Amino acid sequence: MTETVLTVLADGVLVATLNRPDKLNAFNDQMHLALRAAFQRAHDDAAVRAVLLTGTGRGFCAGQDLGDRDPRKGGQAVDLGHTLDTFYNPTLRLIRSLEKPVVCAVNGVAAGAGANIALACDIVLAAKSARFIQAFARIGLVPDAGGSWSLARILGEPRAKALALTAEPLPAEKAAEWGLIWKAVEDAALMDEALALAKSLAAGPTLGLGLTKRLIQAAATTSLDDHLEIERDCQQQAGRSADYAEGVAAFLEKRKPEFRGQ
Ligand code: T3D
Repeated sequence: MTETVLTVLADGVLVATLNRPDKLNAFNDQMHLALRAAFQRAHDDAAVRAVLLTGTGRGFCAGQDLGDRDPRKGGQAVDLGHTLDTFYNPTLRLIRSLEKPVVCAVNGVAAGAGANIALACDIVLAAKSARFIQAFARIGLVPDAGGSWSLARILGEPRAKALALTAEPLPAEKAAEWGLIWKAVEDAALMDEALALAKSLAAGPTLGLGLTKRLIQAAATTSLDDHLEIERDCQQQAGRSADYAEGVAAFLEKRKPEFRGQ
């Protein structure tokens, strides 16, 4: 059976590549489980210090495989609340709760849940030819995979509503201009740039980077007073790490730090 998500671990980076190119990497059950397993591995394996998510072929991910939702096949309608609980939401939670950087290289069209999985990653680079489509309105659904949350938070209501209600494609360069993603890069440079970024993050102070991710994500839902306390606790923890000692020693010795992720 073809692997629906290819995974390779090298230089501390777990590269996870969605691999159903003939369907623009749309999700079937097998791919859901494989992607979740990849992120679970990233949680469990200390050798993984960053993740790079991308897709094979001309698309990044076209969301749910609609062939698996064909109403013409008859039978009982699929309970989409159940599929979100079973497939999308656990993966989204794994990505957000992973205290290691997740880079996403959007190599082509990202539609429906495919767009929103990309937006759940920490640093999103996209090929200039890529576009983000909240395709849900075209088929009578609502944005899922965290999309209604992240679009509203990142873009504010006017742009979030326009994208979600019209399902108009948002080109990568515009997505970067709006702050929805980090950068749009030349198509040919995407993978090199994304991999270099993921490797440099994997060579970083993993504990401190993970705590930084936690803090920035918590900011949206905490008051400044509460946040200052969480920040203090995280700094206390980072300050006890071997990587902090190494960072300071390297600075004082005018050399490059050698972080070990501890
Ligand atoms: O169901 C649940 O569990 C709830 C959760 C839902 C989450 C969701 O993601 S709902 C949204 C599902 N996705 C979509 O509605 C997007 C559907 N796809 C498109 O609108 C277009 O394909 C794109 C805009 C993404 C790309 O357009 P284009 O013109 O570049 O490519 P294409 O020709 O439409 O697609 C190429 C092939 O991929 C084509 O197959 P073929 O004709 O060559 O054999 C097409 O059918 C297939 N494909 C694309 N998207 C899907 C798909 N096959 C199955 N499911 C797809 N989502």
